[in-house]
Amino acid sequence: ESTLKQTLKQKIEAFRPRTQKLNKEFGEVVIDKVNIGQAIGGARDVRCLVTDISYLDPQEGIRFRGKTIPETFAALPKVPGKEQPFVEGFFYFLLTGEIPTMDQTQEIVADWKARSAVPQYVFDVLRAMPRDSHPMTMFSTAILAMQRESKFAKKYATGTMKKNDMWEPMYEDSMDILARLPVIGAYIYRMKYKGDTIIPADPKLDWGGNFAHMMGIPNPYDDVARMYFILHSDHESGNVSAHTTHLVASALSDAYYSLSAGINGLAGPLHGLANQEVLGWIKQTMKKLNNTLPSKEQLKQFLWDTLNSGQVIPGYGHAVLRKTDPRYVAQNEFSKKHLPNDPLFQLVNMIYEVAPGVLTEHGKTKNPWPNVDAHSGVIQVHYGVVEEDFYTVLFGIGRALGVLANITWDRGLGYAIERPKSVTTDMLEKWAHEG
Ligand code: FAM
Repeated sequence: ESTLKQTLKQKIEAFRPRTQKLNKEFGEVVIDKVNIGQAIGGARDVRCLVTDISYLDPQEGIRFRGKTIPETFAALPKVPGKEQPFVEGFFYFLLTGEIPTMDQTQEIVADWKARSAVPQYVFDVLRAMPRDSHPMTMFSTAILAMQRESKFAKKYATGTMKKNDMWEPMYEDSMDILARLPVIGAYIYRMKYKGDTIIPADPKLDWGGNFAHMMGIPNPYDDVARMYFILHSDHESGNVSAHTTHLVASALSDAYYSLSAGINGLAGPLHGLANQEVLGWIKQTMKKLNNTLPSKEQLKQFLWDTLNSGQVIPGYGHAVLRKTDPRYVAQNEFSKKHLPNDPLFQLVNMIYEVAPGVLTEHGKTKNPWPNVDAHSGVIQVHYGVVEEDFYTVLFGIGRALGVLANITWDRGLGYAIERPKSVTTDMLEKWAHEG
């Protein structure tokens, strides 16, 4: 058994009494109240979910197992000769809360390699779809098509699985799925955009490095991939992809059903698809100016034109954050170092100077600052991944790390099926008049 699995078992068993004590002895303690605006307005800020894998502070941004993004990147074992950490080591950290040694990281590198074979029927399903299907549709379909491989579903069907043991097959399914996502993602990319020229995996490479290799994008795109997947992995439990994956798994659906559902949510323009929308918006703007950089005044006008046409400015705003997303800052630092003279990077910086003012003047957005998506596309373009329709698949590969770690722990802690209570508008009006 791998160190990761043993360590995870120990961590879950040590943690479980805390959850049980809270539930048994302190279940009645009130931690929030809900008003009409929240019931109608998407449950914004309603405290009713638990995860220990990451926490999102409105002012500070995300912490993975208590570490900020810079602290996380600094602590993790790096790929020899490269700038970025092994994504494998990051997954160990997300699952256990401990920074792995290089040996422990290498164990996962080998483990994911051993699990990375994608059944041929998955490619047959992808090839049977209309070639112009959206890559996110293909990605979600490929994950769901593999559901027959679920060890969790098989064990559940025996009727002998105990509640406290459910984390184990959920962990196994999560490892199988993660090992295969780069192969599936790169296959979709090469099939759709590169004349169906498939590049087989290189057994010498790690997960992130192999993804870049199978995409056929030259280095240092391998490091871009490692950074990108870690940055997009987890953003606490309330965002649409994390919450959906958690919700579906709460019915004891396996990781294939749950992740596919979460990916469908990520495909929403207000969520993960924003990174595609940002680049579309930037390309539109550059076209209007026949590819010269706009002046600040022109840019301001384009932003207002977008708002006045009733569209949102993609890449800006956030349901929780009330300051610049540290995932944006991390990408900005990377770009200052690696692509300082890229014209699209300069445009992203100009948008950062102008958009918050416009959004503040517009007066609706609670958070006028950029989120992760405002920056991600221009880095992809710089390294040669120019097909923005594909970007949310990249987001999905990264997000799978976080949501699969979460549903493994959900089963470890025995979280119940999620079932919030709905009310009717009549009832709301009655309460409104009662005051
Ligand atoms: N441009 C224009 N209007 C915006 C806006 C933006 N970037 N962000 C928020 N608003 C509007 C919002 O539509 C709402 O207007 P209505 O009352 O007419 O519906 C108003 O401002 C208040 O919204 P909010 O409370 O500030 O934000 P929400 O919590 O409702 O929504 C987002 C959060 C992220 C969905 C919203 O900021 C948005 O649509 N941003 C643009 C799309 C985007 O970048 N999404 C990616 C988010 C990212 F974190 C991710 O999930 N990958």
